[in-house]
Amino acid sequence: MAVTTATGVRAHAVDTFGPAKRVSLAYIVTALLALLVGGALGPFQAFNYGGIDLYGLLPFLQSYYQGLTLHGVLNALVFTTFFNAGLLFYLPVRDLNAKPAMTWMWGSYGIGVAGLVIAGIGIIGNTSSVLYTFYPPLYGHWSFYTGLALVVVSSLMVGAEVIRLRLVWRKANPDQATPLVTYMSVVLWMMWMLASVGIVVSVVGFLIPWSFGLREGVDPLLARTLFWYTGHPIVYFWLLPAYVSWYALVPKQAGGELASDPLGRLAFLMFLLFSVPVGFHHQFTDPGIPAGWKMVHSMLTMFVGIPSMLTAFTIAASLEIAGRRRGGKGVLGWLGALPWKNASFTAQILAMFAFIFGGAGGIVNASFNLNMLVHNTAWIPGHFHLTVGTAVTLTFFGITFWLLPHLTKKPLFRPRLALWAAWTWFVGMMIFAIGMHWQGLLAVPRRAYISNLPAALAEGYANAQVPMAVTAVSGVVLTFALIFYFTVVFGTLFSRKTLADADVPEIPWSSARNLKSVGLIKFMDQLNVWMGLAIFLVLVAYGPSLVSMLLNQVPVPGFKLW
Ligand code: HAS
Ligand code: CU
Repeated sequence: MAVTTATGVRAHAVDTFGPAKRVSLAYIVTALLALLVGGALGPFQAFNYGGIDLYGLLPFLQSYYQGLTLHGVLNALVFTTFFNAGLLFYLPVRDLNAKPAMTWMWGSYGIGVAGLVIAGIGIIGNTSSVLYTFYPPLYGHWSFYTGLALVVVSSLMVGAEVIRLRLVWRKANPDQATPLVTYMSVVLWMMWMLASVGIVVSVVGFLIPWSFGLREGVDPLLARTLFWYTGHPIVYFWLLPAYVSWYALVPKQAGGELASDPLGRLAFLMFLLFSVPVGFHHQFTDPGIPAGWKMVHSMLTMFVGIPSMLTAFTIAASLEIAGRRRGGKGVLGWLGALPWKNASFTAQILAMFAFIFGGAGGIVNASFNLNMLVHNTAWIPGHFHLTVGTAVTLTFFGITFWLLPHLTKKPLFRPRLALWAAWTWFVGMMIFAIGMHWQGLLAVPRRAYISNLPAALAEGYANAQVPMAVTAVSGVVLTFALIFYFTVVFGTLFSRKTLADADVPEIPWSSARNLKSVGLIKFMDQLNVWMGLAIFLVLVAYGPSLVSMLLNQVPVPGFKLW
């Protein structure tokens, strides 16, 4: 069957990819199971911020913080990492028509699942209620740190395989530029390799030895800095698989084409350069980091906003091309002409819409002075439920609506319910975000067991009753969204029907414009050079502060709070 990719036409025989499909499906299903458990705890968090304490319904939890740890780790760390591994392995394999090393891939999957189970033991046993940021001196069990380390190792193994496949392809095609989807995937995996250094050093060098009693304490500032070295770029590790879909697949689903191939590459290249050297924007209030360096990171953060702005315009232009092709007229008439009945498309458009507000909030956070107003308040969870919780998650929903049938040959269960899942998730998250941003402006703290405060403290939030009620309402809407979505997922996975080969949805590869800018595309293809520049920027932005922190450590013993 002929398949048009962003950079040309290639022939594929669909079933040659059976092994790659199976490992990809294993990753995606594991990701979705993590989301199911992590997501199911979400409404309890929303009700908590609505002042309603329902934790009594969860007798297996010892504390609010144990639930919050489970929620954050499963959704933000496990769901995203496993989904990326499945998607950004399978798409480049198909894009390159490549033969992946399957033993390696199953090995990486096994390591990831082992990590998930080991970390799970720590969390469920309430030995590691340290939240998904695991800041020392909060003290977790070794199983927690070791399990997470294995999940990271597993993801790096997938990245290494995708990078290897590109090198093999390049040897065979020395004169061609890397196809778009592979280019984007490889840039993402290279960025993740650079980004994960911080968490690897922190976990392997400090937290694991500490949890085994081999170190007396850990310096909180050093550990936080290493965490955020990875913790900021990790948000693009979550976001960029969604961008791959927005650039390379959604235009086709919309009925058009990508407005510019080189602009898509440029956006990804900018993420490679600017994702990492910005982590101090999570530490504006930390003592021990000179204000000048915080300012440098604040400015570099504005740089990393640019590729998203670029994306907004390129994707909007691509959608306009599609809408006009479908007969849409006038300034905004093309919007109505888009295929809104297609759940996969609609989920992703709603994800984009939410990201406009999530991104705007990010710029507020990144502003050195405005950050003081919102830091450590409910505003921040408001921000990241629009970004990772909606832009990314809802895009992944949309992807599964074609990918699960594609991988399993099962028909999508109840497409109309899938559409309902997309809309209810979107509406629920928008309501949640309004409630949380608003509470944040009224100084309601994040990570607070607000529904169970002593009366004297609760009085302090008496003026936040309206946004608290708004947040509680979102918990109800999101409960329905989860039920709808997982009904579709399990209905599809366990369907007794099998699609005829001709009816199995193909990967919706988009064609693209501006492919004649060959020189520019090849210039951007020099990934070794760009990676060198990225490393240089990181050394400049982090080097002096990290060296000084390493030389002046003040180890603090750990404690368990809950
Ligand atoms: Fe953030 C905190 C700054 C993006 C996630 N962020 C967080 C935390 C998380 C997170 C999880 O500078 C909390 C961490 C913790 O636990 O403490 N963030 C930014 C900035 C951006 C940004 C500048 N964040 C993200 C993304 C995330 C994410 C993406 C996850 C996936 N964030 C911060 C800062 C903090 C922070 C500070 C620390 C705050 C503190 O004090 O603790 C930028 O990347 C955003 C750029 C985005 C845009 C939007 C572009 C819009 C697009 C959509 C186009 C729409 C179309 C649709 C085409 C400029 C691309 C048209 C169709 C229609 C129907 C209209
Ligand atoms: Cu950040």
